[in-house]
Amino acid sequence: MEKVLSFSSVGKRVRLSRILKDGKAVIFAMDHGMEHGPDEFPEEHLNPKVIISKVVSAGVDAIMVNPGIARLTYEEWGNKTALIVKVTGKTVLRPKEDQFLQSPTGIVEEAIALGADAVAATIYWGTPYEDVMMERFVEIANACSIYGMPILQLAYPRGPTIQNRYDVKIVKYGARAAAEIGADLIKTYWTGSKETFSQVVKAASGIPVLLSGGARTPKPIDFLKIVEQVLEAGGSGVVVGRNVFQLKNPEAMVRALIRLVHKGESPEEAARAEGLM
Ligand code: FBP
Repeated sequence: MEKVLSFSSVGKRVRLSRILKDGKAVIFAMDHGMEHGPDEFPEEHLNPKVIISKVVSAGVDAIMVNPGIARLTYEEWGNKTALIVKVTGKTVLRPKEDQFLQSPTGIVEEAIALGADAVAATIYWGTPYEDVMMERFVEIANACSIYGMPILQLAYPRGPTIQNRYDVKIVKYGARAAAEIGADLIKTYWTGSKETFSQVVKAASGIPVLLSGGARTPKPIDFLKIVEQVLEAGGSGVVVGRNVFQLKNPEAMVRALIRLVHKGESPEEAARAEGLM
């Protein structure tokens, strides 16, 4: 007998396929205006329209932004690339101990209104606020299930008991917890090697794992080499912010990442072709 999917399963599949067109993706993250503050952007990229227009024209598979930025920049991304709306966030203006909590920045219905292909939400696994964030995640994921909307989890272990948040044991635990709570996509930290990152991918048990870009590397080729190892470890691509928007030529980095992720080129080939070496 032919298996008939639920409406919601179809919706999730259709939306996910707009992001992971060949099973992999280069996603541009730009929630830093809230997460780190506007000084994170070089002056020429403070205006979200400018940087989003650049990365979209370079061919990113999706952008991940807060609802207000999606609204401000719809002319730049609409009908041109997939949209992931992040519905949790925090500022670093908070007292230090409260920076372990992500609060709502939007709701699933707003993301739908904006035309989103997925929503994103963070859980800081291991913090004293883990319980609150888990509860919120379950609420968001429930709404997503109704509307056929995929949910990406920024699975970020941190907190007072975690000494090294990049330790494979810790990152792997976060990725597994993300899979167990029902994430459809997982974004997490680089663990420092292909071997360790493959353990993270395995722990996620088939839920696609994407690299969380991290701070800008000294040279563009350094970042491309990390992404190469992520792919070799079975990772599904990258969600990158600073290693794109903090560069003078963000388009070149996006195109180089596309060469790696979708065309299987080496970091050296991709960097040379895009004038990054
Ligand atoms: P980057 O590529 O710049 O690291 O962006 C990825 C990201 O997860 C952003 O979405 C988020 O704002 C930031 O990193 C979180 O940074 P931090 O680890 O300092 O909380």
